[in-house]
This record gives sequence, C-alpha cells and structure tokens, in this order.
Amino acid sequence: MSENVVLADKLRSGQPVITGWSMLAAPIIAELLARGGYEAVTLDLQHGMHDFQSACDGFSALALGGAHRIARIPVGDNALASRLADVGAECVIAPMINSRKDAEAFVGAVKYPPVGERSWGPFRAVSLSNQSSGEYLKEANTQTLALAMIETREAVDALDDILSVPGLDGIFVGPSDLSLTLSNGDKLDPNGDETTRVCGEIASKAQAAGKIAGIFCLGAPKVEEAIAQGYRLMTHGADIMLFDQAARSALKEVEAISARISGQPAGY
Ligand code: 3PY
Ligand code: MG
Repeated sequence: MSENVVLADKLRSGQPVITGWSMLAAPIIAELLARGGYEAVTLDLQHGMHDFQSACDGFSALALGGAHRIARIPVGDNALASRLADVGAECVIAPMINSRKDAEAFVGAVKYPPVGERSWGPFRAVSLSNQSSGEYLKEANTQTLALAMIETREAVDALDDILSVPGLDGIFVGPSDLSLTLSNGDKLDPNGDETTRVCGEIASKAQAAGKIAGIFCLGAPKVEEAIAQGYRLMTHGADIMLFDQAARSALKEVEAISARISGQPAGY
C-alpha cells in the first residue's frame, strides 16, 4: 500500500509501478483492485463505464484501499482532465494525442500557471493529498502527472514535438490503436512484432527526453518486456476481463455438478 508516497516521485525515480484498470463504474471494484495489492488503479472514462461521479467515488475508494489514483479521459475532453485533477487524480492520461498542439491543450488543463491555465478549486484533491491548500499549490504542477497517449502513426511521427512540450510529464502507449494505425486499419495486433518494435522506439525517445513512459500491457510477459524497454507505468489486469475469467473458472469448478443437476426433474 502506498498512501503517502507520491506517484510522480516513484515514476521519476525509475520505480516501476503496475496499475490495475477499472472499467466497471462501481467504486468498490476499484477498491478491491487496490486491496488486492495493485499499487495504482486507473479509472477509464474513455472506453470504460466510468463517468465523473463514479470517478469521484472511485478516487475515495482508492484512497481507502491505499492505491494511487489515475484516470483516463475521453478523447479531447480537457475540461474533464481539470475536473478529475480537482477531485484527486494523481495522474491523468489523455488518449489520441497526435500533435504538439493536442499535447499543449492537454497540459494547459492539468497544470497551473505559468505552465498551464488550470483554474483553482482542488478542494477534494487537497483533502486526499493530506496537504494544506498552499502546500498543494506549491507541488501540484510536479505531482499531478499529465501523460499523453501515443497510439497512432501520426503521434509516432510527431513524438519529438510532443515530448518537447513543457509540463508534459510523459507518454502512455495504447498498443491496440497503435497496431490498428500501423497496419492501416488491417488488424489489431497489440502484441505483434512490429507493434513491439515501435513501442521500444517510443520508450527510448521518452527516456532520452527525460520523460515518464507508460504502456497498456496485455499479458504478464508484456509487463516484463515493457520494463526492459524502459517503461515504468504498466497496466495489467482490467476488472471487466478479470471478472469474466473469474466467473468462467468458478463455473468450471462446478461443471460436473451443474451438468448432473440440469438433468434432474423439475422441482428438484
Ligand atoms: C490501446 O491499446 O489503444 C489503448 O488505448 C489501451 O487502453
Ligand atoms: Mg487506445
């Protein structure tokens, strides 16, 4: 459990952090991931079922469970990035950042002046950080991370420009979308050779620029590989898939009994 250590400090010092991924908008599920031992949990407001209210409640549940609070916003929803930072996100991930302009607009929403133009009002974030307002303001621009998703060929081509945006703390790779654009829409191949090669190049560039590199990993071997490539924030374990697997394997355990009782006469 990691309550009082700052996520930004861990990642900047090169410590790998594995984040669980929460798509189901029930705060207790995010809390269960935290209590299960995930050091961080990401609430997904892009493809997951979370909205602002479930994220507010989810962050409180994560604080209770002792995990770092991360959220992914929908494409281009920078106003929501500010709101999520206000209610306690320690890190905001923005999908489909394809240009310097996209990255600047995102950073503007997450960072206070002079780096960005985030508006003041972080009442819940202050209480969850166990700081005073003054302390929070002093640390907010370094402790509230802005990570830009690199998940298109266009973003890979613009990577140097994106990485040079002041206030952008790092990047986060989406290998599924990346594989889709690398193949011109032909196939989803997040774990394929070409995708892996490009992921390696992205991590090297991020490292050279002194920025944090994160990635969505599909499978434990990909976590290991990502760390070797230089990634430090790795997703592993999405609640919807974990629950699906758990339900299937629980049912499998009673398969023989289930087959036997389904042959019983009505009323059994
Ligand atoms: C991707 O792989 O494209 C993602 O966005 C992961 O969530
Ligand atoms: Mg994606």
